[in-house]
Amino acid sequence: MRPVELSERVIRALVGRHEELARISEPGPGVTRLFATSEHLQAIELLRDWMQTAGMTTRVDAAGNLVGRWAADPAAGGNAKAILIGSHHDTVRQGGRYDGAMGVLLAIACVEALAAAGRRLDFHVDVVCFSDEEGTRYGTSLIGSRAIAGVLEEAVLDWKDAGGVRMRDAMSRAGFAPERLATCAYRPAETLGYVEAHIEQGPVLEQENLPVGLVTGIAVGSRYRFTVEGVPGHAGTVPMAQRRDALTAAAAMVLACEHVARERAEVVATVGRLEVSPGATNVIPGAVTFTLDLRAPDEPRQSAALEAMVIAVERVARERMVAVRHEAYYRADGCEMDTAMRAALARAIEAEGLPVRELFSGAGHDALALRHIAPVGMLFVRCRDGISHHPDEHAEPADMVTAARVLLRFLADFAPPTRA
Ligand code: HGY
Ligand code: MN
Ligand code: MN
Repeated sequence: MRPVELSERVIRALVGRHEELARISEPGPGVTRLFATSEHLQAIELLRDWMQTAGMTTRVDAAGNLVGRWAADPAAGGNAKAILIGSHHDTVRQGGRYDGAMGVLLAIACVEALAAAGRRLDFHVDVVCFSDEEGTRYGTSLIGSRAIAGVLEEAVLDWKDAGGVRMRDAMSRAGFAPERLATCAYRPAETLGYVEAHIEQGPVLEQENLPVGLVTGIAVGSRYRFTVEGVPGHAGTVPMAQRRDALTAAAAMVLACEHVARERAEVVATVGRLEVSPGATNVIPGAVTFTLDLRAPDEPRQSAALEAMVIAVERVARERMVAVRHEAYYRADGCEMDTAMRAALARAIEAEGLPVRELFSGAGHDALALRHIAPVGMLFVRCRDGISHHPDEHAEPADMVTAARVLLRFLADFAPPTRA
């Protein structure tokens, strides 16, 4: 089918919108836009305007996801199915302006191009802006996409943020409807697939001078909270040999976990948060909690790494006469991208005259949730210096235009599986 062109106006808007959306943030460096906050509401209001201007009908669902629909060609009949295309609006603290946002803005640009060409497809194009992929506020991620996939367990609604606000209360205050989460779910029978463009968040495409890459799969990911208990004491009077210092023990444990990960190809481990109690300058720390984000290409390597880390941590605890325990609080199984979706994206990349560079994703994405209800595919976009989750995150407009052109070819050529 003849490709749909991106106009200069749409291309200019694409760049400007990243800047405009990035201004919706908590104060401070980079972008901080969290789930069920005023920034969330401002962002979906702005995105909804752009969706409506593009000709989409829009709705905000009970989990705070914004969905814009570019309806199918009426000739497709009343029960046309939908392709979901988009990403998440939310960010890490002081993150970049492309992680998530790019996938939503590229999807809107694709619909603008379809609208300008007067093209309706045999299926609905549902542009989805997920409400929370990062899990920054509540520690558990993929909230919006798990709600759309119908797999968000009710228990997380009672999780509390750092200020003690339950998720369900934050959602109600934002005008969402935690009591009606089931209404968010798409049925597999009505969903043809999910495709997401996302900044690579790594250095490979830039090192190989490629604008886009094809994602093959997403790592297994899990998050743990370690609690170390020693004995608090006076910093000036307790002899060093008699201390049971929770912080120096935790420090040795963190380095032990790093050592285990460094010994294993493709395993990555990160301690991103560490809290010390009582946190006074002149008191020997009595208790420390720290988080561990552990990822591997598959379950066996994930489990083996965790087991080795726990053994190492427990050895440190014995040597330093402290107690240590850990609990898992988040788990994402990882997933392979759908072969038909990969093949369709590969054809679109080749049609743009580009080589198909396949890449595995160490970062988690909303596709991890959507794969429960639809075939998923992802396109990576070149990332400057591989920097992400940081204010310096940057993608070149020309690369985003290339990605939009690939997505448009994918949509224009996507043939819904023959109706069963
Ligand atoms: O942490 C991740 O992999 C993603 O950015 N949420
Ligand atoms: Mn991210
Ligand atoms: Mn992301």
